[in-house]
Amino acid sequence: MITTHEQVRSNLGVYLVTAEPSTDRTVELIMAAVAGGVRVVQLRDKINSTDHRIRMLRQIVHRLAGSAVTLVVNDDLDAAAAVPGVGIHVGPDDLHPAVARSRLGVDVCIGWSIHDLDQLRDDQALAAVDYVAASPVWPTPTKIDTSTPFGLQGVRRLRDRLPAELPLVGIGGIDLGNAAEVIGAGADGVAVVSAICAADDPRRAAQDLVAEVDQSKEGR
Ligand code: 3NM
Repeated sequence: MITTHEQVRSNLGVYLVTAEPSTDRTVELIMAAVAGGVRVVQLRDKINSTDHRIRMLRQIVHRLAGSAVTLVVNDDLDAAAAVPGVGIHVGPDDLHPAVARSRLGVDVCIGWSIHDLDQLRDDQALAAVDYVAASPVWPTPTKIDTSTPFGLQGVRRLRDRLPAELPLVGIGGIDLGNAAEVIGAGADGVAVVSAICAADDPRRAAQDLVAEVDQSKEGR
């Protein structure tokens, strides 16, 4: 049986985190990014209600039917539990990943943001998750309340100390111009908001980023 870690690893890559708030346009943006090669998507909407997030997730799942895209929702266990196939992404101040795992089961993806290396002492969390995110790699205007950025050196350290089978994603300040460096530092994927959501042509932006990341992974 293929594990969710392996599924996520094979879908990384480029990981789209949606810009807030989510609307019907978000669904079209996700479809454009997926047409451009994105295979991991996080619905992130801290503004609207759980009911809104559930409606959005249902639409997205319907539109993605038959694809192998990994879909997670940011920090809303009730929304994830309400829509089959949807996993969750949590941060260190959100619910514990092991609680999410016990509610959602083994077949959906659970991701965890790491803000500092001390979090790696939490064996239960590491055992519960399918990927971790170095959060943030660089400062970003998209989210100003982030922790101290890891930088490329921090991403390397994180990769060295993580269990080998756990995929690592970088997030924060990543675009076409620097994605290769994040992959070169040991990340399996790059998570982006503005590089795709703020692009004039999100499909093209996704395609270019996917090509850059794929090429960087081949070259290491
Ligand atoms: N989380 P952009 S940084 C949603 O550090 C998010 O946890 C972050 O946006 C974290 O790709 C971030 O536009 C925003 O820099 C990333």
